Amino acid sequence: MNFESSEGILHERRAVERVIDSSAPLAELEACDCLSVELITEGSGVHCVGTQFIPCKAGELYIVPSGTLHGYYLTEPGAVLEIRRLALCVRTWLRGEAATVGGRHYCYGIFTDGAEIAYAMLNAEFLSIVQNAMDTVERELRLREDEWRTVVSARITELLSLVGRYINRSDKYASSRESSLVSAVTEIVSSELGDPELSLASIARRLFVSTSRLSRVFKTERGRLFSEYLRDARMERAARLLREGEESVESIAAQCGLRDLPSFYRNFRRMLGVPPQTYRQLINTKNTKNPDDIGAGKGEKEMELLNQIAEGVENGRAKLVREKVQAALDAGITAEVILNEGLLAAMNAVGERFKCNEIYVPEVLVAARAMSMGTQILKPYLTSEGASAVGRVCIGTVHGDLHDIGKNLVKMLMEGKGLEVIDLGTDVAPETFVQTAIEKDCRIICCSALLTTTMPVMEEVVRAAEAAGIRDKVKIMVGGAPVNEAFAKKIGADIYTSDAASAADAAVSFCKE
Ligand code: B1M
Repeated sequence: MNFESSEGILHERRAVERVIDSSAPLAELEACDCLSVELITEGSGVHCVGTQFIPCKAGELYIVPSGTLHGYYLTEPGAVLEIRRLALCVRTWLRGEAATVGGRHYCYGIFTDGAEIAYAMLNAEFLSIVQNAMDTVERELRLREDEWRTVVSARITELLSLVGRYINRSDKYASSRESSLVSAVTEIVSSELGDPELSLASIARRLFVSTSRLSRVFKTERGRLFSEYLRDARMERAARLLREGEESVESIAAQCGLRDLPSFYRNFRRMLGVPPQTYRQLINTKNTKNPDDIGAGKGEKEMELLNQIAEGVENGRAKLVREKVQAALDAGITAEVILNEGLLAAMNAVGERFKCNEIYVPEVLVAARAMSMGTQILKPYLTSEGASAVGRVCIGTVHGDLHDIGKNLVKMLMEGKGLEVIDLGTDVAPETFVQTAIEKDCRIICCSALLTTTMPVMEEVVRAAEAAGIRDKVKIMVGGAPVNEAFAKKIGADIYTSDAASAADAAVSFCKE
């Protein structure tokens, strides 16, 4: 058979670097840059490795050291032979950690200079299975180095069957056209709209594609960002429920997966021109089910200003935000509405887009700066002049956490209620909280955390206060987006509040006791 001239050569031949034979020592295997794991997913043909010709068919797996001269060939014109490949870096595989690409997905393929090997993206769940299998290989290798060939070959077989299963599953979508990927996304969105955890990342995991790829494909196919699509789908469902039933706005928001009411109000107004309650009243008074009949005239200027503020934050335009916040105050909009429906709602949208890989840290930073500019203008309006100090507290974002916007808001509102607030900044160690409380005679230690990974530090603060013997004199207050009542209770904190205004109220009531 003349393979050189046969049609449908799927892989080009490469120069031989190293071929592992059965007598090779462990060092030889390790010296190999990578192994290519190849799974025949469809059809049949011939696999030519070095001088060997092996008939191959769907379902078979091959491990080929990088640089090995090999290729797959069709045995007759027009036949099908499809191969998926996974490149494994031998050194990291046998001795260390997997490579991490882009934070959420992992690429187990490592490429050496000039070696073009296709690779598979493994999602976090699958990666941990593969990693466990690899850990076992490494442990056994250390124990039984002389038997490595048997051990490695047994484990590789086990691993490959896992990899094969993964690749087969991912294949369903990997080979489909991009439009079917987008259809799969929209189907999931419409059936699971009520799930507040629904996100591009969670959908991407289920479809076995990376979040960034899905984000790109969605934008290309639909001409808009996924986060906007999800937001509008939720608003449309909310509007329908408002038209059709009597349920409360809160319950409708929950059914549409909207946990954050200020954002719901703002987005609803942006889309339908009026807040949800007004929308329902207008529907009822006008006795129409046609949303187009609803007049958007009411509060139009107010809405435009709030939208400009929100868009300013989302686009990181600090100067514009400052001007528009001032204009909104001049137009008689209350500071609370500007904060909730303008600044905070926009920051939540920024958070969503960050989660979907639609924007990255620099964009979030400029948005945060713009938001801070807005809150500075609002400060005198959010805080009434406190007559005399009601008590002294210290506040900080816990160790490992650099988020300070929420903490600053809490501080601002506490000061507005007459509390003296010692601001410890961000990345604050438990000992610093406790030491400050002792030295400055604080009534409350206030801890903010925005990362799930830094929440445990709050417990360390509670323990440090116990160890220092100040627990009966000093209350510990916790808050921040991932924190909740149950967590506060579990770690033994005294006060949990979900927002800055309640935090200030709770602190004042405690200090006045
Ligand atoms: Co970060 N970040 N961030 N980030 N960031 C979040 C928190 C995240 C949810 C984004 C996301 O993925 N959707 C995510 C955390 C995921 C998780 O842990 N489950 C995240 C991540 C992952 C990260 C990094 C790890 C990203 C990276 O580097 N790859 C990194 C971590 C850095 C670090 O801290 N070590 C990081 C970095 C940053 C920036 C520096 C870019 C920037 C912070 C700038 C700054 O603060 N100066 C930033 C921002 C801005 C955000 C989002 C977009 C907005 C946070 C915010 O300021 N919200 C956020 C997504 C989101 O929350 N939607 C996100 C507005 C603020 C007013 O709300 O702080 O919740 P919040 O405060 C509320 C209440 O929680 C409450 O009152 C406030 C309102 O009334 N409250 C308290 C707060 N503290 C309280 C204390 C109390 C009581 C109430 O009592 C003491």
